[in-house]
Amino acid sequence: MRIVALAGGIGGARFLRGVQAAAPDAELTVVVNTGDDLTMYGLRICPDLDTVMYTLGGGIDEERGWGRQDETFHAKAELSAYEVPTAWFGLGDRDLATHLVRRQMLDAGYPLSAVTQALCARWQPGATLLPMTDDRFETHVLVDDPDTGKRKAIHFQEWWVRYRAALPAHAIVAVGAETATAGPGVLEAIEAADVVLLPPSNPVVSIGTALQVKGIRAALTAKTVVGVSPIVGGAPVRGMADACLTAIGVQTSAEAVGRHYGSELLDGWLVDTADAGATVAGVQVRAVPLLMTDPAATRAMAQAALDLAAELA
Ligand code: FO1
Repeated sequence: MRIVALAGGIGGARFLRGVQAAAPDAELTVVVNTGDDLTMYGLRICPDLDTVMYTLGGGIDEERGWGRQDETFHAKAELSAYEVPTAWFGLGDRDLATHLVRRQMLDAGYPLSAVTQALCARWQPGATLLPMTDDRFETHVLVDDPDTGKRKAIHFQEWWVRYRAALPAHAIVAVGAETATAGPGVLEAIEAADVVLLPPSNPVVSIGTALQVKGIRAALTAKTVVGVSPIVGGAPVRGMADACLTAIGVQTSAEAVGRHYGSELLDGWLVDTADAGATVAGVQVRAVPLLMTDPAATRAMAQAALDLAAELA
């Protein structure tokens, strides 16, 4: 069975471990969000690609959900000592090697998709990781500067990490969306898929971004797509998806996110038992436990998504 999943960071990556457990013989391809990516200190940092790679490859820090296990932050501390203005970003010492290799390969002319393949040769994630695009696509957020009150656009990472998404977002802008094209293999993988899953990633800045890349949404409408709600009982299970949903005028509920994705895209929508009774016109909604409390629960969630997809195919 060929499974394609769109994914962002922590929630999506964890769910994919459940998919691998539920369907160990399936061929899994993950189309990963690159809107979080940023250039810092001359390095190209790809948080979602690295989070999926480390999580499926066994190198993730389970408690943080991002970055390497057994990580140290000496370089970050040194940057703070130099009062570098971007020292707020948690650059781990082990993680640095990933960015150095990526920088070197990008400078040698390799596209991000080839870099990702090379990095995955070490991590063996058991899935094919494809950047949603090899082109420039960066998520920026329009906020009022906390000191001057002046409106300005900041990179998503600054909003998310430095300000913990606490600065009201007047708009979330995908810089490059008009010109970015789907990365190598992305549309082919979707077309060849038996089922497409939308994991419980951030519907705006992780899934929503991939849906803005030319050709991806259209390719998905022809497939059986089952999504998993990242919102349980009116709140995000993790992260700050509510701040993103508010920014685009969508209510923070499993039902509202399902309707936001819509029946053109979704065939099935998994909501938590706390949200049983949610309805989305034209979409088969099913209530199952959605908290990834342990591997068995995560596997059961993934199995429920695959079962619903099989029923709808
Ligand atoms: N998330 C944080 O909350 N704080 C950080 O300092 C941080 C650093 C970081 C470094 C590398 C990386 O791959 C991810 C990192 N993340 C951090 C997660 C990152 O912000 C993700 O984009 C979000 O978690 C959304 O997926």
